[in-house]
Amino acid sequence: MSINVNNSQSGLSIVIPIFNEEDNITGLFQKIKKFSEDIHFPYEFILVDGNSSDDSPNRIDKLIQSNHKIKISLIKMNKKVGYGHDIVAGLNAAQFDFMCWTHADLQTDINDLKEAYNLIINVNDEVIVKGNRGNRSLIPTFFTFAMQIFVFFKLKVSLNDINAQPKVFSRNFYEKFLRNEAPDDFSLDLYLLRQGKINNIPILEFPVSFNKRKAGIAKGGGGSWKNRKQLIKRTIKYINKLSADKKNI
Ligand SMILES: Nc1nc2c(ncn2[C@@H]2O[C@H](COP(=O)(O)OP(=O)(O)O)[C@@H](O)[C@H]2O)c(=O)[nH]1
Ligand SMILES: [Mg+2]
Repeated sequence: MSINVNNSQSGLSIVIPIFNEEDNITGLFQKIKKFSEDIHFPYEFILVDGNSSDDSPNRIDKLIQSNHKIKISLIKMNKKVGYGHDIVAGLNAAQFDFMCWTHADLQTDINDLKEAYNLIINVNDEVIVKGNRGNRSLIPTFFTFAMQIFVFFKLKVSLNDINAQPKVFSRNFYEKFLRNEAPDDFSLDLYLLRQGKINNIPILEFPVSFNKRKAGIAKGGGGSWKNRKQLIKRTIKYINKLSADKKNI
């Protein structure tokens, strides 16, 4: 008999952060519904609403109530903290041995999780599985590349397409390397990959496509030059902090 010390189970917990996505909620649910009917492994969706000021939480509540067959729950933040904070809140509520996050804005495809899960359960060692966006236009590709070079010189780790989704990893990785000092903001994706690299956890990539946002406003680095500038400033600040922490060890 095997003893499960963590009370966790084989399967995938899928965390999706949501902030002011009211016009994407119906489309997201259609995708989630189809996904839950297609797959043959245990799963749960944990949506985390970051105190949206629009109708997102109401729409999600209604859809959860009318879709009893889907294993899905909603965590509502009572104040706006940030992307990283809210994803970690979702991961803390996760019950399965493997966990992941992806986005709610339909730029990424939930179906990518089928391949990602298949990859992670078929390797015996600890790994991180992530998407790698192939179909982006020149300017975003250039910025992603420039960020990679900056990260390499400052942090001495080589990370590819940091903000591609999904990100899939084991509960063990989460508890050992991610949970404790995870940043509250959009730097969470960078932090996860850096934790993988410095702890010698291989990062397996698989190709994903990345769509244009059709509804709602981008809050990270997408959408406009203003967003991109803010993301770059925030990321540089965070990289400088990580780099300073490293020197102080
Ligand atoms: N819970 C929560 N979700 C957020 C927050 N900020 C953004 N999101 C969600 O995180 C995902 C990525 O954000 P998005 O604005 O698309 O980032 P971008 O495409 O990189 O500009 C989307 O599903 C957003 O709704 C936040 O503060 N809290
Ligand atoms: Mg987006």
